Amino acid sequence: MKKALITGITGQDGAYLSEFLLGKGYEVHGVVRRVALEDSEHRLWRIRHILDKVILHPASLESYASIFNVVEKVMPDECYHLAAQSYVDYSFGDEFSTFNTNINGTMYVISAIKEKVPNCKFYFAASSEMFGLAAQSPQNEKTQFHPRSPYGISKVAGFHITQNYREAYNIFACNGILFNHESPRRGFEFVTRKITNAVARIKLGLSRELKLGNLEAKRDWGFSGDYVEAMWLMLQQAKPEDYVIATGEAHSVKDFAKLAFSFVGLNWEDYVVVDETFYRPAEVTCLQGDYSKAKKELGWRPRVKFKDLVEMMVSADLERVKKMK
Ligand code: F7E
Repeated sequence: MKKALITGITGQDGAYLSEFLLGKGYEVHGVVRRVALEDSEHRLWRIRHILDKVILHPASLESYASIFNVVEKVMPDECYHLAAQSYVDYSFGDEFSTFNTNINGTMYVISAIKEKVPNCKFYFAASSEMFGLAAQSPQNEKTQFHPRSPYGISKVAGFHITQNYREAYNIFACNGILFNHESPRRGFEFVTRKITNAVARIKLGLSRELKLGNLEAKRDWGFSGDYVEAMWLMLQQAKPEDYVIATGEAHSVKDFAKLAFSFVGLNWEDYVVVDETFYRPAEVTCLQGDYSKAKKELGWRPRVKFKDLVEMMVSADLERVKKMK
């Protein structure tokens, strides 16, 4: 039985990836912070339904020793390094902890792999935020990086660390350059979930308005459940490479809000208020991915369409908020 080690198993992607790998017959191990084990009700909700099937190990991305111990204990065949400080806006307020977690943390994981289990295949969660102020659209694996946030910079560093371990030590290490991917498991701070949660609350009479920042920003939004399959496919190839994973379509925040409100029969303009405190010091105005390499080499393509993704998220939030009422 193959063993997979997932950092960030409690996050949106970690949860979908665990389900996917369990379905493939893997023994799934996850790295979690000790506080998460102590407060499982709140911090492990995304993997609550599979807690009896996965094996969790307490460790911190701030401690090389703790990561090393987990790698030594598990000796995985594949390692998916998803854990990160992943909220772009927050990274402007606390660059230091973003860099510590995202850069040093990545070094700790890949370095422990190299020391203890160099045949383990390694996946790094790189990001479309590395393209930032991109000189071309859509962006592909050859597009130059121009990150616009400490988060984007930290992911560029992680990307190069991964490439360097591949070139210098022959580690089977891949970068998945994933564009925005969402689901009903998305954190509430991200714009899609903020919108669908607000739509549900407004529809059910619990709230009256939704404050948003830049409505004109455009993103290439796909479904997280589709994207975890691409992570796995990258590690099943003959050679380690880097791949863009996206839908190829860009929509604005306004488009998302308009559609989400329309699903419950409301007009977004009656509820959305622009609040400049949600503007970022440097904005990424438009990202759109070209996933043709993944399509050709991995045989991967996105399944869930934009409209269906919005509907899926609104419906799930309506159900959840109804139960809380
Ligand atoms: O913002 C605009 C905001 O925070 C999307 C992460 O998973 O994807 C994600 O990063 C856009 C931005 O995601 C609000 O200015 C307007 O232009 O949902 P987001 P993100 O920054 O694109 C990439 C690929 C990652 O790797 C990241 O980890 O929406 N926006 N008004 C707003 N954004 C938020 N959060 N809240 C607002 O009220």
